[in-house]
Amino acid sequence: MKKIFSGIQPSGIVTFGNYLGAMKHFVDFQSSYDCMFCIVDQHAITVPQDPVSLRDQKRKLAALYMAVGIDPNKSTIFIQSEVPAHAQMAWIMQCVSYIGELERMTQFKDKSEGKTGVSAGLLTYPPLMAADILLYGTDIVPVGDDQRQHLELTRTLAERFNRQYADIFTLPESKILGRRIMSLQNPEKKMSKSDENAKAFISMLDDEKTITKKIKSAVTDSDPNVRFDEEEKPGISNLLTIYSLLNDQSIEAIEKEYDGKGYGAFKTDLAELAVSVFRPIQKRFYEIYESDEVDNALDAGSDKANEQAQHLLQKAEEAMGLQRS
Ligand code: AQP
Repeated sequence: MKKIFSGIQPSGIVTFGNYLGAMKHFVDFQSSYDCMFCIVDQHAITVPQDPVSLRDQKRKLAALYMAVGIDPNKSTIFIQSEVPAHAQMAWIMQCVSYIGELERMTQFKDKSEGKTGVSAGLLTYPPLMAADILLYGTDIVPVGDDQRQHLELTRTLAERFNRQYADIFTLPESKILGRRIMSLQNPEKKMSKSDENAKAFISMLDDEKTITKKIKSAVTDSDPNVRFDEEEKPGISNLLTIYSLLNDQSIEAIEKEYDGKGYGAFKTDLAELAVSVFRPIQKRFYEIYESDEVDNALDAGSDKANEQAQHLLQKAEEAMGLQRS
């Protein structure tokens, strides 16, 4: 069975972007692939996090994985920092990375822009991501479009290591899932769970009133035609994308349905649709979050991942001369 690895940062509560761009698709993979779903807390600390919130966000993310339909008996759900091989392999990956290629990463440029005291971890985020993926001999990495560049770098680092030391790493293929969901307040920017403006994203745990309010106050343009045009009408195009992904309906069919009805009616229906999709997920979430299910799944996941990760870590260390014999 081919191996899938995917990670999500517990840097906030996952958004519609994370759900529609990644999590929603994971459920179907479980029957055809050996799936590892990782809560990448070491990636989250590349920017400052409140320790108490971070701990809670990890449990919430695990419960949300399960609430959307990830079955811990079929897939491995685990926390990155509970598997030390990730950090060990990340050091190896850093040693085969060039500073120039890391500085060229769009995410590094975006997250460091205008900031003082940018952490070295923000720069070395991609070698840690490469380590996460390569440790498990991953064949396929399903991610949102925003992670394409990091995936290309992972392949570059794996190829470089294989050429310089030993041919041990599988070159992972990326599986780009769906479209990029944009901020509700600035449709030129992607929707992010750590956005300082809470109106810019919808979290999967927002209550019904908040979801409705955020959709109704989403930035659109002055022409009231519900029409997809990313260049001229990025706000409404983003809302159309969300509607289409939530409802599995084509953009053209939605445009036809709302022809002449204006933005008000469209936003009201989108809010109702979003609430109806998230209501059962949230109900299941609270049942899981308040039970032992989360910790049981994470304990089992960490045991399984620790065992699997040793194999390639040892091979990589051996190839580089780090093992004594
Ligand atoms: N806006 C988005 N549209 C589509 N897919 C998205 N993803 C993230 N944002 C969008 C996908 O979600 C998965 C998990 O992402 P992540 O948490 O590991 O990192 P991220 O891409 O940096 O997500 P955020 O929400 O923007 O986090 P912060 O605010 O902490 O930086 C990935 O597969 C990603 O493609």
